[in-house]
Amino acid sequence: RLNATRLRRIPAAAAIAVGVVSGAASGAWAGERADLPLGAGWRFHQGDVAPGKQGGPEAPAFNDRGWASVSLPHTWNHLGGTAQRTADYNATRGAGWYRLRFTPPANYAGRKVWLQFDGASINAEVWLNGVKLGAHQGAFGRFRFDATAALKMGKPNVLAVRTDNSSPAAAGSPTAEVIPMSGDFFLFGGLYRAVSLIATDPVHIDMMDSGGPGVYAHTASLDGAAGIEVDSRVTNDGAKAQPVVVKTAIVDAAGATAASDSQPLTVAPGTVAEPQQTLTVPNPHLWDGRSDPYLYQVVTRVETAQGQLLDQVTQPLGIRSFRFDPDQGFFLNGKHVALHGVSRHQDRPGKGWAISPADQAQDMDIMLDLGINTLRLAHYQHDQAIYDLADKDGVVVWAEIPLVNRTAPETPEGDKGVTSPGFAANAESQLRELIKQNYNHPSVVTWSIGNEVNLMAAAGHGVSNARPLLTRLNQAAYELDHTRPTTMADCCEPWPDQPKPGVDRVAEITDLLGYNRYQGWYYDKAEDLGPVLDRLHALHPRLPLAVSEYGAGGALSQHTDQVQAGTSQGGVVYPKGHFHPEELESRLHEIWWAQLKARPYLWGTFIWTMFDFASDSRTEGDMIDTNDKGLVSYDRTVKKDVFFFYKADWSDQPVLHLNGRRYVDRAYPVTDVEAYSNAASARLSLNGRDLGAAACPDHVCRWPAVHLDAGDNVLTATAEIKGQSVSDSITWRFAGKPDEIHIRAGASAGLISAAGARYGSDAFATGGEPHDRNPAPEQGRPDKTIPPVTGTPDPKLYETYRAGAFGYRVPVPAGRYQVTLRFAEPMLAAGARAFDVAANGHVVLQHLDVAAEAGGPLAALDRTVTVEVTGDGGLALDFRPVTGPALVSAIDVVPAR
Ligand code: GCB
Repeated sequence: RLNATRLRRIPAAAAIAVGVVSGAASGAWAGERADLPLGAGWRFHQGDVAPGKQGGPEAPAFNDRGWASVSLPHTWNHLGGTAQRTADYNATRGAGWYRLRFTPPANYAGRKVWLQFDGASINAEVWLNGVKLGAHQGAFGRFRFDATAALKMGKPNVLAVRTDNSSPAAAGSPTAEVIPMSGDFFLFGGLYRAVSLIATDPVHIDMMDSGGPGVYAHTASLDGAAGIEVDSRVTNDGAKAQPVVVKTAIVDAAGATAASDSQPLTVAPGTVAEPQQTLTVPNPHLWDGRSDPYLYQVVTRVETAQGQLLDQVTQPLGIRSFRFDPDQGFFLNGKHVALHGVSRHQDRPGKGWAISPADQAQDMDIMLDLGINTLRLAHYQHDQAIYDLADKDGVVVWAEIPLVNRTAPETPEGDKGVTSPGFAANAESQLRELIKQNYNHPSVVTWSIGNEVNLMAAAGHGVSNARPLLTRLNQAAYELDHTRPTTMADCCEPWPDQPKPGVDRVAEITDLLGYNRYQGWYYDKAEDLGPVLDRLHALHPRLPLAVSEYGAGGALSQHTDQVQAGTSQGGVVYPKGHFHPEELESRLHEIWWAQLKARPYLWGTFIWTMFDFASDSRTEGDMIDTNDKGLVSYDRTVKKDVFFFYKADWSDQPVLHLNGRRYVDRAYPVTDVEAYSNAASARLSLNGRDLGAAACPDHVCRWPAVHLDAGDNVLTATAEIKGQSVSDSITWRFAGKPDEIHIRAGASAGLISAAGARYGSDAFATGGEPHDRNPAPEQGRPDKTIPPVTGTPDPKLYETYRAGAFGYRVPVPAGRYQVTLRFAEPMLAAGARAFDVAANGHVVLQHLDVAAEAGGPLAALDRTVTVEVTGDGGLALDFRPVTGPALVSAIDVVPAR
């Protein structure tokens, strides 16, 4: 038996100096691996450099004194998370050069020395002392080069790295065959993950196995006892045959050896031996998801026949079984677990992908606080830190490669569906890296081989012919790992009765399938999600299905006053424009989650997405270059309201959260108040006045039609949750008049007119559709310049409108009102549109032709009528089409003087 305490000792050599090592470390070689982080002291230059007298930057004598001093992780790209392009805005894609002078310890002499890159984007070329060690293509996998021959032990060395994150679509791009070809996320450039120098004995556990650890363990049988199969790769880079003993131990969380095995063998020079060992853990403590994520370690040592240590690798082991059922979902260790979680991108404002271990830990903490039990690491391999945390915290992981939007290189004519050999080889090599490098993580349960691979074709850009490559990747995944099923995320499967020419069907290649669904956001209605899933389930009855994405944008500065419960239609602003009110994100999730929760056949659901992230193809919400579908802001400081909706359902902690806290300056004197809670009911007070208790069905507590006070309104909710008293307070301000209403049709709240009126969002409407004449450009398209509406000091007020046959029911008390209706014809000439407007049943505007009366399209037209409101039914306005749809941009209701 092996001595576990000894096995877990930190190798002495690892304690050697960090960063630029100024002097050679002394001391004898400990016989164990030495890992020297190369994080500090780099020089960086963005772009290529014309070679000087001394050669290019790869030449040791090259003068880099003018270059910036940087440390790793590093990127030169900074974008996303801002409302405006700032001075340091930098989305430049192309070359970035890095140089480092360092002195490795003299006692590395006689050892093998490896340069390890945990990730470099997108392509990397590496020179050591002017000798080219190699190149790597792909932004996400770990890779290593053998630095032994080029390295000078105990002396100054010069390491030069050229990274290149050119867009694959650029003419002659070096990334033309490197996946992904495109995607709704920015590919930050540079050495954005750690770099280190690793020294091993010439006889060592394989360092050149696609960045993998060289030791691969899986649970081969689990039946009372666990049979753990461990496959290792032992390399002999020495000159003569080496007899060794491969000793593998399974060490439990307390450090005790639970099982061990020794295998003697002789490794011929220049070869890799592949010992297989089967160890039996008698009474295994299972890795049981979030409730009990128990971890063992697999410790593999290569020793000489005399017991001298040559190399050692430690890997995580979680003993568990799992399966997916097309009707019942996911089972972990024989028990059903409803997997609910999120997708995550790895970037942050200012840092891009160059994030720290503390950032990784903070992300996981926020996700655990939300109550996830599953995580999709989209759309590529993430840093090892996050898989380690998922192991430790019991989060079930979907891991994937960045095969996104298409399966063929870009051509000027779009996707021709022809996967080039280089493209296929790159996809396969990124898959091999993903699987090899993450094989031992018990958290990972499935390998995804693609995301929305026929999106471009479905959107009319070329044709897709994805099946051949997907079939090849699927087969490769089985060969690399027969213990985990494959999956992918599909967007665009054509219905059998509605074939889409040029779009091939990709379902039923992988063992599992996820659908990315945006019902009510990009298409259809939110209520359609469940029925669409049922149809897909019926279409693929033997295929376990997940919802791999669903989500909506949520801008922190955009708000609506009332988003009618139970419908994604009335009162909701047009989502495809630049309005992404936070309240709409919340409402859509309420509607979606009710439908998802009611479908136990889904093996998992993944919100798109946990955090806002950078996407340079977007201008929408309240930020540029940002996808704002996160439950949490890009900088991780703001949990949007909808975060608490899910937390109330998923977490054991008491949740009571008043919604709308970022919509402080309220436009309407009367509004619903809402809280998310896992209490049965909650009480509300306003400025100390009790407004009574409301029940909280499905975690939503609602107090309808609350009248606000002039000035500050302190709202306090209180509840008892599991015997604990909880409360939440927010303050709103109301600076308007209690009997005035200013409605901006088709828009969110907050516009203040030149005359000082504060407009609320498009509330109180039924029927019609909200429109935005100046919507955000569609993804990837340049900004359109749209002429402003003329004849008004408030052109923005006329940019949006509601159109169709529709009405407004405005809650004002009895009295005489001046009602001003504001119009601008968006595009039609005079004669093409006419409609009537009725107020409380009486036609007040007849056959209104806005273009004719305003003198053409894009000119403001205001009409003021006086209306008597009797009783407490409020003001009813009806817009009745005569020719074409009726429309209105704004409605002002003020008492008649
Ligand atoms: C998708 C993509 C994802 C996008 C998302 C969106 O279907 O898979 O990469 O970010 O939609 O927000 O549109």
